[in-house]
Amino acid sequence: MTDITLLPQVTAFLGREHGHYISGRLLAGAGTEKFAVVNPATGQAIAQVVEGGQEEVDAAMQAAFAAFHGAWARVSPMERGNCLMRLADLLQAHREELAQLESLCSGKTIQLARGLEIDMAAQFLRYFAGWSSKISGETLNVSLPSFRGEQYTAFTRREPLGVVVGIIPWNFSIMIAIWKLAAALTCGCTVVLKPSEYTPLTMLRVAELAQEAGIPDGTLNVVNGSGARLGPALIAHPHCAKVSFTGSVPTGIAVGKAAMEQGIVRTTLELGGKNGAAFLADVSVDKMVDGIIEAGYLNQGQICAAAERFYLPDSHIDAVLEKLTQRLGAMKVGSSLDETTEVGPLANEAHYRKVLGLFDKARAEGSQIVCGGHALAGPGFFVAPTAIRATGPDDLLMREETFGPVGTFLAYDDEEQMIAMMNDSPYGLAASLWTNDLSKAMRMIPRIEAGTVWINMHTFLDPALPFGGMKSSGIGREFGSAFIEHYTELKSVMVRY
Ligand code: TXE
Repeated sequence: MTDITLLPQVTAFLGREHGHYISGRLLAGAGTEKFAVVNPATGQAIAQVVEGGQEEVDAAMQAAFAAFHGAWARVSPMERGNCLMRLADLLQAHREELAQLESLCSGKTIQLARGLEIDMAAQFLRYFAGWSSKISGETLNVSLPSFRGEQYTAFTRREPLGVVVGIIPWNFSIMIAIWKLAAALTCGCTVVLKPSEYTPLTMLRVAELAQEAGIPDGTLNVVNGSGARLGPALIAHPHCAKVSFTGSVPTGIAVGKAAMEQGIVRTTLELGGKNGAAFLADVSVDKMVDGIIEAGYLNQGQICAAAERFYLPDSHIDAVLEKLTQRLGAMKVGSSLDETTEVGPLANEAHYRKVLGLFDKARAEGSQIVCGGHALAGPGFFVAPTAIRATGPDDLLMREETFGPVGTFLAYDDEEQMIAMMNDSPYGLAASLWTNDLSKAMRMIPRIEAGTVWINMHTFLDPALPFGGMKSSGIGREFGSAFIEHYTELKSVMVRY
């Protein structure tokens, strides 16, 4: 098969001058430096973006602050939801254009870009839209007795926080940005998004669609450039009421510290991890292999909830690794724009080099590379789907996140020992348990230290279910109704009469 043909509007968009989206306008800004957007499937630059600075930070934060107290504050809760619904319709109407852009910038296969990135982003938008008219406080009974016969009544109000800074990683440049902007907007907040410098383009196009959807100017802004410079500047801005971050653990810690130092700015941190998947001995070898591929290798493993540590019964591990080697070896690696490709490139060169470096360290440590463990012929940042057999629970690749198409496997012969190994990690974003014994699974669920536990499935995010990490994998929850707590302030009101 060959690559699909790029839509003329995609080619035209790439040829534009790119910068930022502030106050309802695309603009290059005051910067003189530019950075390149590289297609990871070819290693070639496809666009240039003008680097943002303090001037764009100030302008975007000011625009968002003005909209928070002005244009967006005047939009009724129901109409806020309608705006998000219209944006969802526009994402679907521009599905192919956005999917092609996403695939070109991130190396995501075009099928995944269409189905997972765009379609799912639209579904999440619709879910959040439904909440806009349902966010409310409650009426409460005052508990203490009155002294002189006076009466009391009390109620709580859910008030939007203000300007939310959304800091976005490169692995889902549209969907993760949508999670943050939809949560903020449905609660009545306004947003300034800072996309990853590797994937700065898609949100510029989505912001234009947001304007078409009727979202007032200033409500949604996008500032592009270096995270190390713009991130701290956005958080330090006096109008920043909250920062919602998805990305690596070290950057998340820096963001959290900066937010606390800026007067306890509210934070939601959704960080990485080293998610575990455990298979019990009652599962067949074929089902184990299917489960491992689902849990660990989608989008080249570049999903924060993907599994990287796999625990297999001693009785099964040899057969599973043999079959997995065949399956991984048969996967079609290729251009992200080829509809038959199953494995695309890693999303950027820095990440590619990091993953290759981890292979070297694993070899030096004595871990057995069962398959893969090397780069594939370029151009582009391709890595062979990899399976590694660990020598023990303390091997580097049982502890450090690769964020690549890499599973590390360890045998166990005792289920108690397996649970202890699963929990022996500083992280706790997600985990999965695979068994036909549902009663056993139900008993194990409370003992697994992870924000999400899947049974006989993995990497399935539903907007109705809260998502977030335990331990060093983060603070706060996205989705469900849990997000409301993180995008509103709870005000108590007491009245004497
Ligand atoms: O992530 P960062 P990077 C992992 C993955 C990858 C590694 C590094 O293993 O190899 O992290 O990737 C912005 N203040 N994940 O460097 O630094 C940055 O511009 C505020 C896992 O891309 O976490 C980008 O917009 N913001 C992860 C965002 O933070 C700062 C997804 C994320 O960048 C900043 C991505 C600062 N000081 C990578 N420095 C997941 N768990 O989903 C940078 N940024």
